[in-house]
Amino acid sequence: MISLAALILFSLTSFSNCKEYTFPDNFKFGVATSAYQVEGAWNVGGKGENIWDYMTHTNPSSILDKSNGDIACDSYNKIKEDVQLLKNLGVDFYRFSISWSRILPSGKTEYINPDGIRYYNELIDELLANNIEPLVTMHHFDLPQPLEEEGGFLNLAIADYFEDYADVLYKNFGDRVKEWTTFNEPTPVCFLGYSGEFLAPMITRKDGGYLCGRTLLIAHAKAYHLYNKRYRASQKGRIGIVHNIFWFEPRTNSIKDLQAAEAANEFNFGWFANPIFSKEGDYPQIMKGSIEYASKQEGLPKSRLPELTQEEIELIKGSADFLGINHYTTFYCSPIEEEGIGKGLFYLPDMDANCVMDEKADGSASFWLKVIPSGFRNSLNWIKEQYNNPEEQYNNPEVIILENGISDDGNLLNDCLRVNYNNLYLTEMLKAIHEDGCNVSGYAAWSFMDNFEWTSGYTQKFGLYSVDFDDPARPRTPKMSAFVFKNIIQERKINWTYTPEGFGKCDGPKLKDEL
Ligand code: GBH
Repeated sequence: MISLAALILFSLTSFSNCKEYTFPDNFKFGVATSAYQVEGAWNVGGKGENIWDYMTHTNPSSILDKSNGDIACDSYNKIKEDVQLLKNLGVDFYRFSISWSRILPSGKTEYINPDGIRYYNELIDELLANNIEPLVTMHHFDLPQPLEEEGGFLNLAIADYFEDYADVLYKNFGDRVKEWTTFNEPTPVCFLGYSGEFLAPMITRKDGGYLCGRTLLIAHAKAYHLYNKRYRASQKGRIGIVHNIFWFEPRTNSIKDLQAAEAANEFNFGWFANPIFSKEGDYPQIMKGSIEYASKQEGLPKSRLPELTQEEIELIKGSADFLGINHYTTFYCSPIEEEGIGKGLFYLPDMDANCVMDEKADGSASFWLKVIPSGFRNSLNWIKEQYNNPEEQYNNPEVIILENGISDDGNLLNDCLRVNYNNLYLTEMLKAIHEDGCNVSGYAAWSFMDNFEWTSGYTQKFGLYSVDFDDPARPRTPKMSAFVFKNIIQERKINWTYTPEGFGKCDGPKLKDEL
């Protein structure tokens, strides 16, 4: 009894003692989407076919509910309506992606599709007319199918086609777009698409991920240098990249688990961040070493991780003005041979880490996504420490959160799960800013609206707005989380007691480690 009372008292006092941090004055808020997930109009106005059009049409069973993005949220036809919703939310910026195939149907500049240019011009102009900054991603999982037929990211030539594509984007939109990101989430693109069956094009080559990674880093760097050479002086924008950062914790305090977690952080995040943001450039040492070792064991003549030449290392190093990150969740790692734990979701022989979810943590509609807010702060601190080079260009690099959010099955407008997740994660981010000195300048919630969730189809909903996919008009309805996000932007702090009119009160967070 006494302990229970003490526990309640303790939680109450610790809750009310919690410092109320505000968002810095120049901190920017946004929401995010990506082209294939929301646009629809897959073959309208001269758009070409991309790898998701191709895969969903030729192999419908690759998608959980056999659906596709043919119509999705029909955002292609809803510029005005969607921008009004954004304006209503009060966001400073909108993160969206441009469909490469809508601009260049064959993937190459031999033909520039006028309707593609028109569509994005209208979207950008409408955003600016409503005081919302466009933050544009050039590639969000949707490579043109004709380029895939030339080997996709396994073919280094794709880096040149990407540079040509970036040139078209800068030329047509760079007068108004000032924040660019080249690629969304290289690690999933490469690991899950070229060494796994989780994203298109579902190629399962053991060296596929690493080959893809090299092409992608070089493509990114070429697009960055092109901007410097031809556009920066006149357009005065910035070029970044978006990395996925899951957080990997050691499962116990043992040295072995600590090493496994560190390896997982380097394999997932360092793989693409180290070459760009570290002082030395190149892949993380631990990655090079362990892949070389594993390759030797397999009797291969050389490492499955293709070496970057000194010239490539220099080309890639420093090739970003800011670091975009997507953060969702945390895993717990041990070495692979550890007894007693099943094969985790993040299990890679090369890195010798087996990373599992905390099954006791609050979950979501996505089996890979649990509510573990502390991992957000840990990720931001890891970035700060890892890429802190006082004498270099990157001293505590500027980070913009470009995705963070949670899924449910979409039936609830009273989405307390999302409200609590956002409040908890934003609180950790505020601690990282105010207590740890992490350099975070903006935050975009994933997602603006429910959309096509890749191989999960329409079974997982991440939106602040719900979309009725059974209605041809695809009406959007704000969930409680939309109102709460709007209130956060207005009040510039987390207000745990705010309940928007017409919604039921949320119980508030029930975090396992606080109980
Ligand atoms: C982000 O990736 C994407 O950028 C965004 O487009 C997406 O909508 C959002 O997450 C929510 O998922 O079911 O085993 O195939 C986050 C990293 C990579 C996590 C793909 C889920 C698929 C796991 N994601 N992964 S599986």
